[in-house]
Amino acid sequence: MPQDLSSLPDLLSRTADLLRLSGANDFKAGAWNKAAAIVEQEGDALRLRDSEKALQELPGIGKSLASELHHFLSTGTLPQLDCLEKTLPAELISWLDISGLGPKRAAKIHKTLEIDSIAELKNALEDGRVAALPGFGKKSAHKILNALTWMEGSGERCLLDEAQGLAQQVTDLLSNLPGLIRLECAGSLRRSRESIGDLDFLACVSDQGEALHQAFCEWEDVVEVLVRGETKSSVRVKQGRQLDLRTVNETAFPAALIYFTGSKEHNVFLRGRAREKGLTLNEYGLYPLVDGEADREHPQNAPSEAALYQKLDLPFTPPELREALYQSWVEADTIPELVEANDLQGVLHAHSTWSDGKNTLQDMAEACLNLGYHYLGITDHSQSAFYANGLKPQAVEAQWKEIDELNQRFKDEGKDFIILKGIESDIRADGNLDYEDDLLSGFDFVIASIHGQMDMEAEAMQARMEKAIRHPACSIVGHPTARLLLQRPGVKLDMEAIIRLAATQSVAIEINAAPPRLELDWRWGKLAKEVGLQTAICPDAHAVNQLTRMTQYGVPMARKAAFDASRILNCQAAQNLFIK
Ligand code: DGT
Ligand code: CA
Ligand code: CA
Ligand code: ZN
Repeated sequence: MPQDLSSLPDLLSRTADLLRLSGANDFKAGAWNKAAAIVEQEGDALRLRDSEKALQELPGIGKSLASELHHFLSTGTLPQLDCLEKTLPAELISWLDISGLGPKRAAKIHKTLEIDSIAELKNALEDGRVAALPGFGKKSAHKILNALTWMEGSGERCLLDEAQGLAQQVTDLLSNLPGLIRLECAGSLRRSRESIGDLDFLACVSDQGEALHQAFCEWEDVVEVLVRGETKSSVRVKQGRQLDLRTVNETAFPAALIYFTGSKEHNVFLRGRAREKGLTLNEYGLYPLVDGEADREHPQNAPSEAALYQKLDLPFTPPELREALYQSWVEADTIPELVEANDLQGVLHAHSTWSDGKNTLQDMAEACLNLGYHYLGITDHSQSAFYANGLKPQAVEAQWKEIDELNQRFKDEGKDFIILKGIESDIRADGNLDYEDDLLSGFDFVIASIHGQMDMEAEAMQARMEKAIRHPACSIVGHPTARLLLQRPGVKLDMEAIIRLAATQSVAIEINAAPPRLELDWRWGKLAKEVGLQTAICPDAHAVNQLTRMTQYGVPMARKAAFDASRILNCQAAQNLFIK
């Protein structure tokens, strides 16, 4: 089994950091940083060096590094790194996450003050012991303390809605400044990952971009400027995120946009591809390789990302699919069409004041109509959901009556709009749905969701979900694992088996567009396509202002899962839905 090389540069850099933290000298540690750069440049070509001797032929790779790399190629681990991670105290290692501290200074504090916990570090920063160390001083101790406090107050990652909101603020801040030609959000946000680390902005500028860097670093929400260079700035904002801004000129923009969009794995793949064609690709452009070196005099630059992909003989890859998972599709030129926001015809999965929604059924329906949709499949909670004011059978009948009346009115007013009778039925612990079969068969459709008893063992949970899917009334599975991103993992389910079963039963699995849910997880999209699973992009809206979740987060997730409109229920007209 060949090892995944994409993580190797990071592992080598981490070894360098841990060596410095352990007190090793700069010369020794620096060799590992150099190795990281070399390995990154080599890409997949590293595999061809199948002996220590062949590895030693690389510039800067001595005997011991060659032996480490050789070990990695056969086992996927670096002995030196393993050893450091075992011997250094775990909390001391976590000091490396404090931005601006760095391994060398961390080592100095650790060694001189003989401390290795975060709490002790905090004390020493507060009581002046760090400030008194040679080479530190009050100002830098204060900075480190700020960074530590910030780190404790901010999660490592944030949800998509928070990231999108912040990106919008930065876009507003920068978009009218002189010199700006184009501004793009790159990184994981452009790829529509379900959670975001830092935010990466790439600006195409006609000058140096000084106005942008200045506005960016002086933005009122900035709590600390980490880097302030001519083409790169990096700041931390009070919202708890780090933001990076790069400015490049028009020639370099397409290559830079590809590079900073990532993913790292996709970049490694593209670089390998360039090599095969006698070229070399980096963040500045695409160049011919002459004697193993980039020929910078003759850039193969192209006016757009699409043109660059073409130069590599690859199909344009939408940012959402620039992940290792989709590499085989890129190679085979089989990138599918992806769903777009205006493919959506209607809304499925929303709540009203009948259960725990904030707006009335009529208000929800009119909001859907105003957004240009043709139907609303209302799905209030079922009777077991007492915490959410779930509907008793009588309430169901009363709601149906209101739906009939509203639909009659839409018809009389000549509106192309209909409310479908749905329910979000709890899947009970025994796998039964939440009403008698008679009542269940009266709904146009049923979404079956797990809301309670989530800590069941894998086998029982699997049986529970499978039974629900097999129920003839079940149309859609809601938020299948009930995960809450960055908060709690999902229930124990064999998702592969669930997806296969749902496909054979003609049951869809929704992509729930509530930012903490965002599942069906996009990683299952490839399997879903193979087995012909249907989905629905669902807002799970509990208020009219949550309907736009569909286009803000649901469509990006469905694209990331590689769904085209034909496999998405609410891209169909109402009359074509739920016919089994
Ligand atoms: P995040 O911030 O954890 O949500 O994920 P990303 O993908 O935004 O990662 P980030 O911010 O570290 O870097 C942004 C992009 O820049 C990344 O997707 C690819 C590129 N990049 C950054 N560092 C490296 C690197 O060491 N090697 C390669 N090949 N690409 C890199
Ligand atoms: Ca990022
Ligand atoms: Ca970044
Ligand atoms: Zn739900």
